[in-house]
Amino acid sequence: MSRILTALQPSGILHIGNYFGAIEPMVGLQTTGNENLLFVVDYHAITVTQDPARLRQNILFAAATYLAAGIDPKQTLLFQQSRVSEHTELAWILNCMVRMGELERMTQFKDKAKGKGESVSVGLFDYPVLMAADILLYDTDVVPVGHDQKQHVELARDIAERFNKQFGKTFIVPKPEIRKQGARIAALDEPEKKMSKSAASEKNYISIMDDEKTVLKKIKAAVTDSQGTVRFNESRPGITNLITIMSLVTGKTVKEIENSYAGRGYGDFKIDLAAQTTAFLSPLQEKIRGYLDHPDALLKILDDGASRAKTIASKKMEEVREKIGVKL
Ligand code: ATP
Ligand code: LTN
Repeated sequence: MSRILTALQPSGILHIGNYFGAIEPMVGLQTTGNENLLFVVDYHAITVTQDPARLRQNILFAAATYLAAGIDPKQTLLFQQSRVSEHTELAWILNCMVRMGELERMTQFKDKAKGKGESVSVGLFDYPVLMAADILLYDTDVVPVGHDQKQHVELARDIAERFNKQFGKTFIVPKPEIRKQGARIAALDEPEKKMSKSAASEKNYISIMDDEKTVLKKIKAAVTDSQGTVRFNESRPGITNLITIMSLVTGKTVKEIENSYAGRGYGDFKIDLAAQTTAFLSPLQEKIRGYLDHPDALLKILDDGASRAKTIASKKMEEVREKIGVKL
């Protein structure tokens, strides 16, 4: 049996890239007899400024989204990172073994710090170490993530190996699992880049809460090219991305989609894509609202998850304290 773990930031908007890149794969893994952990990384979220009331709402929204997507709290340990203090405790210890140069090489940090000079928070710089702690604390075998997180999981592997070498076998060296299709949904307005909720324009992404009108407007505005044929080709990132989305929301293969639009232009395809995306999102939205309307039940699920996670994490921390020589 493998232990599979992943996490998502409660940053408000979740887009279909997050859904197909991170949430849906976790739902699919539930039935394989593995042990699954899934959590909302609220302490990662505060590496950039957050409004407290909004953060509280976003944590609940993220948990409701997982549940609506099909996460079963009986099969998957669902919890909030800040409720298990061992995450930050282990991060401190790992901080003392990680080199500045390693963190300076992290592309996500470089992207997020660009143009901000010395004003970026130390937390943002240290983000990958907290993530390594998240993973190593639970003897994780597999970490399903989108392509953009691969470098962070590789750092967690390096840290695990370094710790094991210095103090004796303590951590499992985790493997990233990058989903092929859906691992990277591109931005609608800039298809060379990934869809991202922190993008400057709302035309970049389709939020999982977007209504029919908004979805149609955004897809109609999506950047394509002047060739006009609905064909999947990496050198045509705009239409290729839209075909990928069509395939994900309908379950159809790329070939089936290409065939049904042979001889037709982008106009028809975009209208159908908008309708199919809405048909996919509507039932999901209804379920999310259902959970948010009953916050007590949601809090109970998170409480239960935190106490089960704490049992595993505190045992591991005992071992770590002993290994590094602070346990008397
Ligand atoms: P931000 O814009 O704040 O960086 P984001 O939209 O990139 O946020 P994250 O919170 O960093 O999303 O990522 C959550 C999960 O969703 C991660 O597993 C990540 O790999 C995945 N993910 C993010 N963007 C995409 C995308 N465009 N396509 C597929 N998966 C994605
Ligand atoms: N950095 C990740 C979120 C994250 C994570 C983790 C993912 C924090 N801790 C542990 C997998 C395992 C992101 O999605 N931006």
